[in-house]
Amino acid sequence: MERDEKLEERIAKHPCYSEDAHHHYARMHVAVAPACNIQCNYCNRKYDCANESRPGVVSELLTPEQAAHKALVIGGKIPQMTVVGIAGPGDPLANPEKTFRTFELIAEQAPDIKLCLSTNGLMLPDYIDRIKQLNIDHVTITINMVDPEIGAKIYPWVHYRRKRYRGIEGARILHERQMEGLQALKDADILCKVNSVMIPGINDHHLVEVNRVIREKGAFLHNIMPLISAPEHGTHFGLTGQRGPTPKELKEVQDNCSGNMKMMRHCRQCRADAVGLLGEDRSQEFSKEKFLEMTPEYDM
Ligand code: CLF
Ligand code: SF4
Repeated sequence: MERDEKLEERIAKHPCYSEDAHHHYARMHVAVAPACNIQCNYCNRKYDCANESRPGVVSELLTPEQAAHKALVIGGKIPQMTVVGIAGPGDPLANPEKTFRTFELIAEQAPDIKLCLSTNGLMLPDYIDRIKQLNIDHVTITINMVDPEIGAKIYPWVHYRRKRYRGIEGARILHERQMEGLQALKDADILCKVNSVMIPGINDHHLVEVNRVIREKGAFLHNIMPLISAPEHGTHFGLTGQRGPTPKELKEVQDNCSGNMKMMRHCRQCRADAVGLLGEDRSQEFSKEKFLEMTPEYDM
């Protein structure tokens, strides 16, 4: 019971982890991480990371100093802003120096803002200590499969420790690293949300199995998101005519998993520079040109 209360407290002000909180609390993303270490068939590198962000959107890239400035400016202007997340435009842990420097600067200057990280998981096991040390209590891993054969249809290659692995070999490395990362988060008592992109005909029937595995490994929340695939986004899936699920198909899979663990159903597939309540887009109000001119009035 005491543990449940503590858990409630840890998610109470996080709009993604708590459905109640998303009506009252806002999050912002800072786009500091341009590089990526894998290729997903639903991604076009010119745009934001589609694992956690809205595909087909280009976010303005910031330096860690600019990102911290932005967090302080917005923290002062939007009092409900409780969380700063890094979710792209590439993979945050493929850009560890930029990502952790940003978190460090924000933690120093605004220690009551929660820090949130979203990753494809490939490099996660290497950074658990750093994540713990910085008090990052919310980490999302995008896990689309627990079977490398299915993985090979989603990930054409994985770049790991200076070598590029293709097909099943790459998908196997990604899978093993994701499982290792998930376990390490649990051991370190860091809350983990898993995002899965539902791709009809590829992993739709497999997601119940993904759900089973991540639940056993201690994930806190599962967010099954629809593939957004438009030919003009120029992704592999977009060009091959792969469709996304209908709302009914998505709900069916979410329902099939929901007896087992907490499912997130209020995700809005935000931009990598999103600002505001979920579903609200105030990113233009705080564009790079504008926020750099503003003075932080953050009240600690
Ligand atoms: Fe951002 Fe993601 Fe943190 Fe939330 S978003 S890094 S966990 S603070 Fe939220 Fe947006 Fe859905 Fe992500 S609604 S895309 S789940
Ligand atoms: Fe694109 Fe994100 Fe996949 Fe990297 S992890 S290829 S940025 S969708």
